[in-house]
Amino acid sequence: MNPNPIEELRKFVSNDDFTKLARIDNRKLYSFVLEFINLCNPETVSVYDDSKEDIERTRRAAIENHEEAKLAIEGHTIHYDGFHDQARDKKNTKFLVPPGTDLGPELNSIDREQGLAEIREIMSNIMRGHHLHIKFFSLGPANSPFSIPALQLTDSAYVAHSDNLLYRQGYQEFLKKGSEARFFKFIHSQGELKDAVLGLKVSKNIDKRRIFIDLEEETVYSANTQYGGNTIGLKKLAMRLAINRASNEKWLTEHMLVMGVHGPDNRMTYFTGAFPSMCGKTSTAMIEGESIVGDDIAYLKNIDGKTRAVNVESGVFGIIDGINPDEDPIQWETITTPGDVIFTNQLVTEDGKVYWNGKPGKVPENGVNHSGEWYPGKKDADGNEITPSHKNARFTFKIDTLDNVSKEVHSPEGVPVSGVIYGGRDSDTSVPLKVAFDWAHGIIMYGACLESETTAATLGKEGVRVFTPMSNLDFLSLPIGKYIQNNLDFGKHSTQPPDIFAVNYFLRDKNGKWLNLKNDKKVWLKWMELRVNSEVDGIKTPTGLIPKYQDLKRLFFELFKKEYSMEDYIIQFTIRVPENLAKLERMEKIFKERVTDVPDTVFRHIAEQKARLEEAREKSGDYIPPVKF
Ligand code: OXD
Ligand code: MN
Repeated sequence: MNPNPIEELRKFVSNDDFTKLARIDNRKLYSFVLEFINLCNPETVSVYDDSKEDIERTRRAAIENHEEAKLAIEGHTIHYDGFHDQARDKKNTKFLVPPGTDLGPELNSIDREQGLAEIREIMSNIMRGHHLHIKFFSLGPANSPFSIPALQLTDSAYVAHSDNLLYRQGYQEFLKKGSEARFFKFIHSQGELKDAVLGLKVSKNIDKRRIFIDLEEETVYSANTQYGGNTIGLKKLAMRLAINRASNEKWLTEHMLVMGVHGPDNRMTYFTGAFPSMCGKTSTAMIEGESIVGDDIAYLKNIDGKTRAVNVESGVFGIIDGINPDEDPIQWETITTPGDVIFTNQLVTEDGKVYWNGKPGKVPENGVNHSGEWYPGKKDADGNEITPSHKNARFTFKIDTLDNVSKEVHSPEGVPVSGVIYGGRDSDTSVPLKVAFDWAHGIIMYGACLESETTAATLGKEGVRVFTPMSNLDFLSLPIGKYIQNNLDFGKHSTQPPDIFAVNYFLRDKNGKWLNLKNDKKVWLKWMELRVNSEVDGIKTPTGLIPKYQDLKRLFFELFKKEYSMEDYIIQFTIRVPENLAKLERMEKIFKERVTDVPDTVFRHIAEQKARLEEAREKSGDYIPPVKF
């Protein structure tokens, strides 16, 4: 280790930037920064604090560096990721594990020394000719018992700009904590670049794309990629580090929205909700008339026996596909109004307007997108049609720009959690809404047994049913069995654990027709709000309690002036016994074959749920309408 790293750093940065670094009394930080300047060899280096000027400096750099181009609306920019860099790369995302550590077969890992050697070789001189940005953030609100300081080093001004929109500035936190700061570290490089459209540049060496996570040092390395899920350190990369830290300290890091649902007499009830990517999490969090705290990542702690949650982030990296003013008025407003918004991977026409799949209006005849010059009917090398925008195309903005942001969004104490929701993309098994018998039943049957059909948020085939406990498998950094046990234990340390709900927005009938409209979720939320306040009863079925027809009918009418028919209720809430039993078979097999250290209680709950379903089938047949219970 260098005996005097801060002095050594003087030669790489301006006087002002040197002062910013030196004011933070943390030798570990100096050593880290120095080590990676030496390894990556950037041409120039900037250090940013929390000031408005520095935030603006980053915005400008993204344009000057040809990583973002201005669009017609003031403040809006477009950024492209390479054609083969449009989603999270699960294959090349690996945990660096020391000998003797086993994360189980579902988590991708590599021997720590081997992984470090590989990534160091890839990163050696990777920033030659590039500018390195050094930035400080807080994961979670400032001055909060939940929060974790984070240091991001990146040669991408787009990543730095995204970080500024998505996270709270943390330079002051670093100053305050000094040598006590236990901070996460992220080092990212886009690698060598090649020309794309609009004068922008994209990562060239995708074959050398790597995202390596070192839990021991709480450091993540990301190279030769630009897509936010692989590069924005504080997002899904920090989440893996935080899941591990939370496990050691007995709290939870979850792939969850946080929102306030308005009840009668101005009552506000808070929920968290876990859904895999592209399965309705953001649209639930942003539903009109309710209050958003967060749409993607939450830290949950039991404080004085009460479960509380914070939004780790302060912005939204949302999926734009299909967004329209009727169904998504809140998001529509932000992405069509002047302000700091980054668009990624949409079609841009000559007049600087963006077009995305499903945007109202005519599909443009031409323009540019992530595939280059675009025209209707354009095909990729495999003959698949290239749509105007990528299905995983995104927008990025600050959460405060939303009309329905909660006034608690930055509260250091977080919000009290009354209900936890689990949801996946399930076309044929689960009813649209149910509530668990108790915490353990909900954690196991709704959380740990969650399955979902794959989407464009990850590279690979779509529509394949996969197991994703708590919607979190992609981000787990500890063995699944242990993670489930942590969740079970968490409820024991709450004096009144939240109720646990499961929703399914994707149920279809036998002909493949959707059984619900996008906005029906508003009714489900209102029912959940009443339920946690003991104002509605449920009907007991083998898989949980379901709402009564009368309550839903009243809510549909109050909210949408819609007559909710008994036929709709029956078809939506019929318990599909064969599909539910088949799911339990799948789960049992997965837990036996693919998961280590499964708590015994998981098998007990599966067996009990099976017995309840079989007993009901004896009495009422394979497909049991709610009126039979
Ligand atoms: C996300 C994801 O971007 O989960 O939030 O992919
Ligand atoms: Mn997510």
